[in-house]
Amino acid sequence: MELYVKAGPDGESIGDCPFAHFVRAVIHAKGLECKVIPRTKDNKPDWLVNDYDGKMPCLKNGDTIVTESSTIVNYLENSFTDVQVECDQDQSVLHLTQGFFPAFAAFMKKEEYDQKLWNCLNEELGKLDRHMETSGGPFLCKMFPTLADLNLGPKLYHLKITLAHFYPNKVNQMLPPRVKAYMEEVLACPPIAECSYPAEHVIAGWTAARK
Ligand SMILES: N[C@@H](CCC(=O)N[C@@H](CS)C(=O)NCC(=O)O)C(=O)O
Repeated sequence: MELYVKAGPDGESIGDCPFAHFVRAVIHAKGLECKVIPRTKDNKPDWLVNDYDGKMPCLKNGDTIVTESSTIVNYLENSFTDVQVECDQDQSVLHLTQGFFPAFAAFMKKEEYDQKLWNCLNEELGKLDRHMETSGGPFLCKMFPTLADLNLGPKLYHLKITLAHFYPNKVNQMLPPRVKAYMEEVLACPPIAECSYPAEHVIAGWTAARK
């Protein structure tokens, strides 16, 4: 199996894509063998550009080719059933994982602090904070990480790094305590931590997006 992912600034290492990180975390959690192939916009294989719009992450398993992180993860869950990452409650926390990244990206893309965009992001963080009050575990659904955590964790990695980098004086007041605790827990869990990439890649990516 091969997974094509966005390359880092050097063109060869694994880049700052939270969607690819999600897929790699699921592959790790399931204990699957997979060759990760970082590609830039200029050196993607022709079949990926011509038949799949160059979309990454892209999983290739023999003749089967799948794009879109959530579709790839569904494919992996249905094809390799020895270890299931999804749990019964994962669907019920989708509202926590779906709204977060668009609100985060809108806020972080603006070079100047924008109160309205921060309020939108803060609303998403508030949902997560309230959920963690009653979730009963360090993770979203259980005492161990499930699909929802492996989805949200890579996005919180971007949040943690960019807030500390772009808002160093504000960061301590920006995150509700339960979100902070959850973030540390999820970023330390092996599927996320062991599939991570350098913080500098995240900063380089968002610095370019803020121009
Ligand atoms: N909705 C897609 C989003 C994937 C995406 O945005 N990938 C970006 C990086 S985060 C990418 O690979 N860009 C590099 C490229 O397209 O060459 C998914 O969930 O897979």
